[in-house]
Amino acid sequence: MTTLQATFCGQTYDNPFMNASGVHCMTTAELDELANSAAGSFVTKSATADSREGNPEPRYINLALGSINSMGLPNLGLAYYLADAIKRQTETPDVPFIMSVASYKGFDEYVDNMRQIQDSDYTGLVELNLSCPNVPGKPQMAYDFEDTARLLIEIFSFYTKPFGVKLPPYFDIQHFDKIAAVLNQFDLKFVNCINSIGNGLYIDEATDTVVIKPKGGFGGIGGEYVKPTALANVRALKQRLNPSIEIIGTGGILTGRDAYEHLLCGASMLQVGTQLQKEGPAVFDRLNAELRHILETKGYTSIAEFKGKLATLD
Ligand code: RRO
Repeated sequence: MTTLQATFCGQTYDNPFMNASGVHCMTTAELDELANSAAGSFVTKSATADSREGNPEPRYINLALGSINSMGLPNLGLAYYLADAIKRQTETPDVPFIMSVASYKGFDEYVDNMRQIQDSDYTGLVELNLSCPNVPGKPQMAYDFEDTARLLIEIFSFYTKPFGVKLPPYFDIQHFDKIAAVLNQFDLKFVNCINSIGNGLYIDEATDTVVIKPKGGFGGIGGEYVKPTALANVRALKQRLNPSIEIIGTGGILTGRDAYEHLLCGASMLQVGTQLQKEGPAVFDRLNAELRHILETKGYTSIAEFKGKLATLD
């Protein structure tokens, strides 16, 4: 019998599929829909200390080959997601999920948010988003290796619960080496590769204009456009990180084949953003069926038989 079971951070999931943070995860109602879908798990919208409206609309557009967004961290605030998470943890302890946490103001807010979670009853996984590309005037934290190290030193000085980080895409071998060297100094449970490719620009052919309002049209690119970059980041980080740090693969998963390729590169869980936005939670039924068919065609009975085993030509 073929199983799609995934093991991740000491837990077993029916399958490796999740939403990517930002898609279908703003409210308790949306999170319930994910919990009741065929996804193996789910993650909440990145929370800031206070609730936020986000950037002006239009701020998300689907494109033929993916999406562009400059949402600007709209969310209901950390207290909302923390209360929701603690309730879920109590009522459905057998359905593990991830809480995503970000910062709008920078370093101190990241620390304060993690302190609030440390002081709460929530004991589950946290994904610390170091890679939002859409806050006007603020850089993506994880492109600054020193600041990232400083932030993690500060958080690990008090935080004792399991957490991982969401990374932006890197495009240079030296940058893979550098971020891995930073992350390997800490007892991180996972890294998530990749966030959207920041600050792309899409031009509408009919009107010669940009398609989203914030930042003059610049926004994070997701979907089919980003798969080769996502696969490279999953693979490069898997090759460099301590074996105890697991990988979530995110970027360009439209089909079972895309999911299979992320697993070949070493991902343990798989997040779907743009395609979930386009297709709704039923995407998880399709992806499960397509991935299962690939395993059966290739004669595998479990993901462990091929995870991380990408072949090279040397
Ligand atoms: O809210 C957003 O604009 C956003 C975030 Br926090 C993120 O991490 N990645 C993204 O593409 N958009």
